[in-house]
Order: sequence, then structure tokens, then C-alpha cells
Amino acid sequence: MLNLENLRNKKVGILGLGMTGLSVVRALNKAGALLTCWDDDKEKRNDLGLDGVTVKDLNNKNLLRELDLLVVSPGIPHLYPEPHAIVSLAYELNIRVDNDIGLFFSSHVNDEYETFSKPPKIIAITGSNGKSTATALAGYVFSKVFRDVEIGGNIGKPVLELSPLKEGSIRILELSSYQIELAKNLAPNFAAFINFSPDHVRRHGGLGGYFYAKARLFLENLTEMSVINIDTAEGLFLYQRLSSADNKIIAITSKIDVKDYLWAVSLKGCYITEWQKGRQVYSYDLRLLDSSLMILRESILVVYALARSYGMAPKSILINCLGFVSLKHRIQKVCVIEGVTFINDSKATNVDATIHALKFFKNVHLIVGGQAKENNFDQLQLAMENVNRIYPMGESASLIARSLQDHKLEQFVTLDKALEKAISYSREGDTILFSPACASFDQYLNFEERGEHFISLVEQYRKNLI
Ligand code: UMA
Repeated sequence: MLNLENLRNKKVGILGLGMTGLSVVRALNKAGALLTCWDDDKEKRNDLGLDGVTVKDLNNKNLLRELDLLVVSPGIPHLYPEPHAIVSLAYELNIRVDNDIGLFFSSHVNDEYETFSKPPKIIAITGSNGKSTATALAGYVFSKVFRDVEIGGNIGKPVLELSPLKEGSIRILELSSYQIELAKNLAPNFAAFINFSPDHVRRHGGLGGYFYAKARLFLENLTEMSVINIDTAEGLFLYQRLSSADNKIIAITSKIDVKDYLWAVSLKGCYITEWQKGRQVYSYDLRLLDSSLMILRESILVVYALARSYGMAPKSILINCLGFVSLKHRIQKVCVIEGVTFINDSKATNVDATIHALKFFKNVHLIVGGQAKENNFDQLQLAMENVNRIYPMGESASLIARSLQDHKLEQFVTLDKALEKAISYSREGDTILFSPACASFDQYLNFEERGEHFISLVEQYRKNLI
């Protein structure tokens, strides 16, 4: 757990008692801060039960006025579509509002820091899709080479739960736009912008707000190097903004000719190629490593560039990717039953993520749908080349069906019925891909619960066959 000594005896309000809120409670309680907590969910408030920690309604203006700091969880809106009432009040009273990421960056440099001959390094990874896989793969590769490597952040381990930094420590953080936007202080040594496509648009007041949130990570106190995916206008803009300052950057791309870039890494088909000042310095066919790594190629591109910026040798980076096991709910192969492959991609909560998953399979039966984030399902049209049939389900089923009406499809209310139908139509060699392109909240608590449901339905089907 990180040391937050700098907040000893400070009066801190904590809003939200989920994974993040509880980590803040534990870290600040240990540091000797005076805590008042609140969650809109009564059950969460009742479950807290920690000595010395008060649960009180922070909607009370007099109580809020007493605070030195309000720490807000990432899922709680602080600006759009409208700020949570407590956050609004805190702004009005000019109480400092921050989050766990801001506290992390304000406290990770301690007195001991100056005595280190190899100061700890923080690597931050952001983007719209594939952040968790890139973070986990980076953690896997770096920990094969360096001691004391830990990953955390949006991937599911709150940053304040990471171990204190020591000589040579490396912390790799997956940061979401929610987390970056509110953090008072952002000072990674290395940061990667891995891709960009519309997501969380309502929460950021539009696409521009979403991009601004991501861009903040690079434009404030980034100290050493950045890795920027230049395949979108936003990526190119960020690259230009950074290259006009005194910054070191590696451009990464699957689309652009990088001969004019100072330092770049490209991914073309199966080839990772590194360029310096227009000269090719390294190229490798990923199929020579292990064909199963092809599904991870976008993450390998990110990790290759990060590790190169860290001085690792090209071949050793790629070899160190071997043995990495994909994360759950992200293009996860559940099993093969009677020649039909079942893939759980429940983490695909936007259209771009589903388009990405569709690249890897042939003869696909696509189960898609949930709570629409936006009505941009017509973009799926361009990725339908390998799809046999579509099974739209959940709240957005009719919206999806309207966008894809030229394809063979049938709508369903629930996942079990959609899967049952997909199984009935599939033949040996086909793939049933559950990649919703939507949030899960119409029928599930989160994408994990939705993915577990898919896995359990597949398991049930297998048992019934025996
Ligand atoms: N709450 C209120 N009032 C509200 C809204 C929520 O009191 O108006 C309370 C809820 O009752 C609940 C708590 O706030 O008790 C939930 O806080 P939270 O939504 O911030 O969730 P945490 O459990 O703290 O998890 C968060 C991230 N969740 C979100 O950003 C929504 C987790 O990312 C992250 O793993 C975790 O912190 C640790 O850093 C999840 C996520 O879905 C995976 N992230 C989004 C994504 O990847 O697209 C950004």
C-alpha cells in the first residue's frame, strides 16, 4: 500500500465506496487522515465498518465546508452529463477535488527518492480499446527482465494498493479517461496512447472532451518518453503537440508510412518493424514466435515500443511475450465443442472493440448487443466480411438490427436465447463470437458478470451433450 503521510491529520471526504473508494479509505486511514465517507448506495455504506472512519452524508454543506480534500471514485460523474451533487457543492465551496490517481502522483516521490541510484519509474497506458491487455502484457514482459514490477489502475487493482516504490521499481498503470480527467497531478515517466475511438462520450460532454481527458496525460508533466499511436487524427495531433516540445516520442502505427518519423514502430500484417530516421533497423515476423500471439499483435506493438524506449533489445522483447495468457473476457477462447469455437469478448463495450475482434475469425456467428453507448452500429457493416449470421440481443437489439438489416439476423431479448440459436445454426469450423459492442448495464452489473454468464451457458451446453 502506498504511503500517503502527506495527508496526516487532513480532513478528507471520500465519495464512492467501491474498489477505488475502499482503497483510498485504507491508505488514508493508515496515513492518519481524518475520514468522512459517503456512497449513494446504502448497502455500501453499511458494509464499511472500519474503526475511526465516519460515514456521513456529504451532501451536508456544513460538513463539506470543513474538508481539506474530497476524493471521488472514477465512476462518479464530476462534470458531465452533470456533476454529482456533492462534487458540485465541493467546487462551489472551493474544496480541493481529486482522485486516487492524483493522490498517487502527489505522493509516490518521497524523501527516500533522492537516495535511489535507480529511481522508480511509472509507465502509464491509455487508449480506447485493449488497454488492459497492453498493460498486462507490459507487466509480463517487464517482469521477466526487471525486479519489482507491478501493474494496477483501471485493470482492477487500485493504484493505492500497489506496493511502495523502492530502488528500481517499475509500476505500469492502466488509466481510463475517467481517472485521468479528474487527477490533480499526473506525472508518469513514460506514457502510451495506444488508440482512439468514440467511447464514454456522454460522460465527457462529447468526443472532444473524451480526447482532452486522454491527452492530459501527455501534455502536463510527462518526464521521459511517450509512445503515440498515430493512426487517428487525434494521435497525429498529439504527436505534433509533443514533438514541438523537447520530448522523446516513438510513433506506432498499423497504417501510416513512417519513413519521415524520427523513431517509429509499424505493424503490417504479421511484421513488427522498427524505423529510426527513415531507416529500417529491425523487422520480425510474429508468426515465427507463436501463431497464437497474432491475436495480441496490437498489444505487442505497444509493449515493443515501450520496452524499446526503456532500452530493451528488440528480439528479447518479442521472445519475452511468449507464454502470456490472454485476459478473461477479452477475445477469450472458452472452448471448442464439436468443431465450433466459442469466444467470450464481453469486455468489447463499444463498436470499435467488436470490429477489432471480428478481424481474427472466419465463419462467425456474432452475438452482439446490450446497452448502446452510441447509435453507431452502422460502422459494423464494414467488418461483416467473415460473419455468417448476427444475433442482436438486449436493449439495443432493434437498433443493431436496423443498422445491419442487409444481413441474416434474428433478434433476442436475452443471451441464453441468442446463444441457443447461434449453436443451432453453427457447423464444424464456425466460431460463435460474443462481442457485444455495448455496455452490459441493461441486464448485468458489469462486463465481467456478463462474460461469466456466457461462459456458464457454454459449459451448460457442453454438459448437456455428454
Ligand atoms: N456511486 C455513488 N454515486 C454515483 C455513482 C456511483 O455513490 O452517482 C458509488 C457506487 O454505489 C459504488 C461506487 O460509487 O459503490 C463505484 O465506484 P466506481 O464506479 O468508480 O467503481 P470502482 O469499484 O471504484 O472501480 C473503478 C473503475 N470503475 C469505473 O471506472 C466505472 C474500475 O474500472 C477500476 O478497475 C477500479 O476503479 C480500480 O481502479 C472498470 C471500468 O469499467 C473496469 N472502467 C471503465 C472502462 O474500462 O471502460 C472506465
